[in-house]
Amino acid sequence: MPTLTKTKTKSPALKGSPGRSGPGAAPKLQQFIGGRWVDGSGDRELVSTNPADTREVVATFKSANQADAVKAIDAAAASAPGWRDTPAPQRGRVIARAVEIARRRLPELARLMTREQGKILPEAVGELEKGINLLEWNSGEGYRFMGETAPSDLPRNLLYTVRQPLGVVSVITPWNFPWAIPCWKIAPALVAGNAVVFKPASNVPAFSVEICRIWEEAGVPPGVLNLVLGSGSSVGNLLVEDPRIRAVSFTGSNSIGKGVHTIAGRRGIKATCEMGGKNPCAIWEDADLGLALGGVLRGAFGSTGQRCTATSRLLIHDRVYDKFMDMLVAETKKIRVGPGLDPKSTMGPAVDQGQFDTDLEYIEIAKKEGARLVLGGRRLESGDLKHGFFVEPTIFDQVKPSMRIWQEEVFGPVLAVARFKTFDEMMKLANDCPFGLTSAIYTQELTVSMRFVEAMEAGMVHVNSPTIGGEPAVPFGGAKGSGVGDREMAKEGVRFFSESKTVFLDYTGQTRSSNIY
Ligand code: UN1
Repeated sequence: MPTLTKTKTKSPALKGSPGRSGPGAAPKLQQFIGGRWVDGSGDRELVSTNPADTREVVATFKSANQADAVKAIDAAAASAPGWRDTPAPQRGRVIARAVEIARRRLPELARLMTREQGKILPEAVGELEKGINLLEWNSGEGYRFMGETAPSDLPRNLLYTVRQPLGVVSVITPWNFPWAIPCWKIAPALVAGNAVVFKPASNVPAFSVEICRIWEEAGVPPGVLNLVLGSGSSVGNLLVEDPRIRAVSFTGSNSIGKGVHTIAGRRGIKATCEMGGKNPCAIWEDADLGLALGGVLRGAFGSTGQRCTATSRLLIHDRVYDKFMDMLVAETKKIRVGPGLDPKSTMGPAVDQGQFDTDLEYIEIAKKEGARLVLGGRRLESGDLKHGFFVEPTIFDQVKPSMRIWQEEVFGPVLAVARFKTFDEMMKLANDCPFGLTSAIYTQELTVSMRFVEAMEAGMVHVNSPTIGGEPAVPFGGAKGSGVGDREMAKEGVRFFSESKTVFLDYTGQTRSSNIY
């Protein structure tokens, strides 16, 4: 996804209690280091504003500098041995308590997410529920943090493996899912027994503080989870380069992800980087068009298209092309763009000025390259909408794979459509792209769907459901330019944050000779 930020330098500093101030004033946020809430030492005062109305300040904070990041790593390193020695089922119970706290606080957290990130309230509620599911799944991993036994070639010898934590790990997360992505990284890191330094995108600071407050209340010991609020350019590299960091889990843009992976590779540590998508949804000639319509609308315009799993390329069979396009245009026209807290809104704003500009820029590029603008394409600025980053849901057709709108991630509500006649043409269009995160096909034919599953160059394939989403029990991640390193979620997530130790145990101490070498 694009690496853009909506925080900007600002005064004045408002005083407040640890982590946040009381009602009325915009909270002054703090860093969470070694179990204490402390002001950042950076020289910049940053402000987080509501993307639906930038006159509203959601929070301010002093950014962290490198010294703060070092202190966070110090705290994590000091607390890591105690957490490692805490039995895994007990670590899992801490996560279970976080589940209860998040459930209790869900309505208030959802409103904060909408105010800070912009997504409409039902989407914020959905994201909170999804994150809670992920926590729930990981809490049970406390009881399943196990190795294997194997038969030895030697008599009365036991071969077995145990899983062990890595030590201190970094979790670097984006702004588009300010709760769910931190959940699916922090929870497996903690259940596996690691101490975490958490660096969220600097334009969702208020929500990130609430995440740490949940973990604090759940009973994570001081230093086991630390929050560093600041820009990637000021502290990001340190969180990969410090010799005490043993693994990095990153979600963000392709360029930054490759940078993280390069540094991690040079240091010989683990990194998993999830780096965006340009996901195709194919409509075969026999598709249930009503079902497909719902999936395309949710996939393309849900979360304002700010989802690396968003449907950004639509491939329609020639025989149903005109019919499906008519249906799609008619339904897209019904989308009500507006502030996420207004119950009438069905699509929120872009997250910030940078993303807003990117959306409009790609719309211009697509027009210049010869794609046909079917719908949308403008900013919305009537009345109070002019104070927010509102873009119309936009559809282009006659898009060719050579066009940038087919190849590059916009991360906004912009859908590129192309037509195909045969299975091979469909696959060629679908795979002609540097990304490979997720994909979807709508068809009733088993053979077509299975051939699509087989040939699609992507980490995830949906049949008769939209490109978006994931479930805690199955791996999440992409192929090609969408990801490098282990998959996330499920067993893979916990495995990433741990390592295996193999034990050769001669339990009689009498094996004198062996043909094993
Ligand atoms: C989803 O589609 O539910 O940043 C999750 C992203 C992905 C997460 C998508 N890492 O959009």
